Amino acid sequence: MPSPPLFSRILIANRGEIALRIIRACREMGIESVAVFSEADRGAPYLRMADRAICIGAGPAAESYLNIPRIISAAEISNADAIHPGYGFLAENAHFAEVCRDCRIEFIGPSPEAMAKLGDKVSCKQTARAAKVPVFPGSDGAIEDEEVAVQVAQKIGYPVIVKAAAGGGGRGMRVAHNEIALRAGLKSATQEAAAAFGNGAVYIEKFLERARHVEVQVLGDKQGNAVHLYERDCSVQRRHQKLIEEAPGPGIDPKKREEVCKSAARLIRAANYHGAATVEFLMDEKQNFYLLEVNTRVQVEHPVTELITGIDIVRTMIEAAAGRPLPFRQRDIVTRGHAIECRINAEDPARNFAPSPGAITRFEPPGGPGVRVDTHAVTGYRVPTNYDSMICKLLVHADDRERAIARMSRALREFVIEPIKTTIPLHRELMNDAGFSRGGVDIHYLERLLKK
Ligand code: MV4
Repeated sequence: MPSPPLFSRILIANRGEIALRIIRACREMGIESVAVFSEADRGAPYLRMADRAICIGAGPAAESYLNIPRIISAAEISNADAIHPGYGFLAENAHFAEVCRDCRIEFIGPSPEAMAKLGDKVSCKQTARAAKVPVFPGSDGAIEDEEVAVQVAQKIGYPVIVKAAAGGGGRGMRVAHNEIALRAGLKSATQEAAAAFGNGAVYIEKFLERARHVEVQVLGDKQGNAVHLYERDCSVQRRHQKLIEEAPGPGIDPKKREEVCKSAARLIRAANYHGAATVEFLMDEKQNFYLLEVNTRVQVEHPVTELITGIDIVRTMIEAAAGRPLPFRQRDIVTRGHAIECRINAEDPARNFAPSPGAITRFEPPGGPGVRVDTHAVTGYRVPTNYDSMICKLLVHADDRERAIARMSRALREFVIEPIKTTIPLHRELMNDAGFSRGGVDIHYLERLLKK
């Protein structure tokens, strides 16, 4: 059977480094790229790397990168046959995926149905249970009766956590150590979720105090194939913002690795998923793991997995959206060495991570063996105030974790960004930190370290 044609033109509904990452994939695939930009990003150098760039509105995201009619208009004007949403903005908006379908523009990601099923944490958990993917003990679905919630909590034992079905990334959660706190938490979480997401459904589960964040990269095609690309450990985070990601997860037992990765692939197969997804888990000290949520997009940290597997995740997403079968089977996917990513944000770690926007007068990224720099920044680039503060992802790949840390330490020493403040000094410290070097730190490690 002849393989379906790739797209002729892809519109990229995003900005910054991920827009550039997608522009580069398009160029390598012989696909024209259409960038869109807000007034705040006008003139940014990465826009010149696309075949065309279209202004879609004012700086605030609601008037540009989140504005569905403007993005669809840009796609129609430029005759794009597909839209890549990147991460953030509209990437996990099932309504947007549906609008794309109605306009006969291919959304490079899952179907709106698969996105909605996995995006709602209650239905995601139900799908997981049916697919024998480990989930935290807790309520069967959304809480309809406070008294039932109290009974469930008594059965599973405190502490419990109240979560919003429509939440994610830590929003709308409450931890309760007793019945009084649970009753209060149910009320406030419901109110917060209704206001923030327009959906007040909440559920409860056992709260795990010390855990690692382990997530599995998966890829699916429209023929029903699904594979995993192994795990990443993203435990080094502050206020739900990841700072460092790495793969493989340090010290994870090969049998546990196999189990968690196979579970993730099973879940997306059960959801009839195509495109890239990340299945997030919490892992306890005994390496028991429990599903947290599924991210139905390409993630910031996808290059970590690209480095250890040699697979181009953005290219594969585009191929899958075009209807091509995955070009590899599970047994073809092998990993080599160790990769680490440091997120370089325009923030001042010495001042509680206050944003530090402005013009960069010196931008001198590191190079040499095993170094990858994913960034849209250059000397003369001005970091706008409107968007998130990540300006660069610095990645290294080496034969093992120790060498990867040494390589990252070396690369961070070479890196010069002036005069704005960045997270580079913090990363330099972390590469020398005994706890991080040992490996296997939990999700609260960085916040404890910062308090010292
Ligand atoms: C949890 C948990 C402990 N136990 N669920 C935070 C974000 C969202 N993805 C889920 N989160 C958590 N869910 C149970 N049952 C602890 C967290 C959590 C967390 C998870 C991953 C990475 C960082 C975190 C920081 C604080 C809390």
